Amino acid sequence: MRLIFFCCSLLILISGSATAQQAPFSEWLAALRAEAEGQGVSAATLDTALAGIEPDPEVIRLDRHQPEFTQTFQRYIELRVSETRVRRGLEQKAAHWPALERVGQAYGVQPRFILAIWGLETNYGSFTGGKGVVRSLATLAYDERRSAYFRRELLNALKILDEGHIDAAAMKGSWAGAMGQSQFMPSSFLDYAEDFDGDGRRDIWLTEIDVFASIANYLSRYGWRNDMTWGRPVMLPVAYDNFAQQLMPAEEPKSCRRALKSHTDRFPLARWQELGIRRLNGGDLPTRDFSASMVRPAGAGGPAFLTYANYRTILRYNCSNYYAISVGMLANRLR
Ligand SMILES: [Ca+2]
Repeated sequence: MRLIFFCCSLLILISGSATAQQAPFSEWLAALRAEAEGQGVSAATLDTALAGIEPDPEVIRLDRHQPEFTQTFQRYIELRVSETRVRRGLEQKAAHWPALERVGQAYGVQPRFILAIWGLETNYGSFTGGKGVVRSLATLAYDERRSAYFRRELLNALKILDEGHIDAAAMKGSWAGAMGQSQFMPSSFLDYAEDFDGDGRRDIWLTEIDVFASIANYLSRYGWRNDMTWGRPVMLPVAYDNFAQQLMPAEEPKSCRRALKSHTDRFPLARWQELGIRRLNGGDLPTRDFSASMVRPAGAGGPAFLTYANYRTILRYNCSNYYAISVGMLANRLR
C-alpha cells in the first residue's frame, strides 16, 4: 500500500528545469478546486480543506532524498520483527481479541495477519505520520514529478472528506499521503476501507475495529485464504544452487515485478519435497496441496523461504519481499 519511490537523479534534473515555468500555487489550487467541485465535492468541504494551504517544503525534501535501501535482510528483520514489537503485538492481541476475532471471521483472515500488518505499518496505530494528508498531496500534485498520480489521490482525499469519514484537521498520514492506522492511499480507502462498527464513517484513523476490517477486507479482496499461512523458512539441499536457475519462470511477472522477479516458478509442495527442501528443523514439508515459490531475499547463500498464495496477497499491500517476510515472521510470533 505504502508507495516507495526510488528517485533517480535524472528525473530530478528534468523536473528541476520544468518547475521554473509553472503557474503560481494559488492559481494551480484554484484550478484544482474547480475540478473537485466539478466532481461533486461541496464548496463547504473545499473551503475547510483548502483554506490557507501552502506547499510543504519538508514533503518535497523527503520525496527528493529517500535513502537508498542498503539495510541487510537480517538487520531489517531484526528491526522490524523486534522483541518490543512482538511483545506490544501480544498485548494488543489480548486487548482487542473480541474485535479481531469478529473481523477475522467476517473476512476470512486470521487475526495474527491483521495484527502483523497493523504492527508493521504504524506500530499498532501509534505512529501514523503526523502530516495533513491534503497539504502533502497538494504539495506532491503541484510538484511536477508525479503530478497526475498525486492529483488523482488529492481529489480522492477531498471526496473522502466530503463523505464525512474524518474531519480535514484530523486527516493525517505519512508525507506521501498514506493515511491512518492502515496507511491506505485515498484510492485504496475508497476501494477497501470498511465501516465495521456501522456508525457511518469508515474511520481508519481512530476506530480500531474499522482499521482491522479495512486491512482484512483489502487482503480478502486480493484472494486471501484463511486455510493457509504465508509460507515458511526452509533448508535447502547442498546441490540447490546447481539447479536453482532451472526453477525460475520463463516469463516476467506481470505485477509487483520488483519483488517477484527473484521468485522461482510455483510448484506443488510435493515437488519441493522431492527436490530435497525441508523445514528448518529438518522435517518434511506439509503434505497439503499448495503451490509455492522459493525466494531468497538476501540472494544466493542467504535464508530461503517457500512462499504460498497468501504471500502474494501481502505483496499487494506493499510490493517488497522484505516487507512480506517481516509480516509473515511477525504473524508467526503473534500466533
Ligand atoms: Ca465506523
